[in-house]
Amino acid sequence: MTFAMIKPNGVASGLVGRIIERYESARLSVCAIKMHQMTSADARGFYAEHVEKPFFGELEEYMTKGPSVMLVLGGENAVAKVRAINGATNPAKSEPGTIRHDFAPSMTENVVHSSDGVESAAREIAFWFEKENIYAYDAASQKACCVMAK
Ligand code: FUP
Repeated sequence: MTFAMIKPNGVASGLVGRIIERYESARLSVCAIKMHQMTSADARGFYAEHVEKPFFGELEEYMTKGPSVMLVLGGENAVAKVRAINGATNPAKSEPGTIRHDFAPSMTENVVHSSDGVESAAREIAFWFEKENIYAYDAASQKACCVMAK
C-alpha cells in the first residue's frame, strides 16, 4: 500500500476524477480516501524533513490554500507504480504521459504527492488515516472488492 495525495491545485482544477482514473487503470485500488485542507501544523508535520528548507514557506502556503484529497492505494508494487504514474517532482523533468507532465504548472504546485518508499508509506498512511478506515486490496481475487484491514 502507498499514500498518495491530490494537492490543492489538482482539486481546484477539477482533476480528481482524471487522476484517480489513472491509478485505477494501473490496477491500483482505492483503500481509503478523504478530503482535508491542511493546517500549517499539518504541513509542518507531514513535511517535517523540509521545514528548514528554503522552499518550505512557499510549499506551506500552497499546501494550506485549499483542500487536498488523501488516498491510500493498494495493489502490487503500489509505491513504485504511483511514483511512476505521478512523474518527476519537477514537472519540467517529468516524462510525457505522467500526471505532473500533463497537469503540473510548477515544481511547487506539482499537483500530486506519493510516498517514496515502503517505510515512508507506512508513516504517511498513519499520519492521515486511522487503521479501521483502511480497506485492504484483495490482490488474490484481482477484484476491486476490498476487505477491512485487521
Ligand atoms: P516528492 O517526493 O516528489 O513529493 O518530493 P519531495 O519530498 O522532495 O518534495 C516535497 C515537495 O516540496 C515537492 F512536491 C515540491 C516541493 N519542493 C520544492 O518546491 N522545491 C524543491 O527543491 C524540492 C521540493
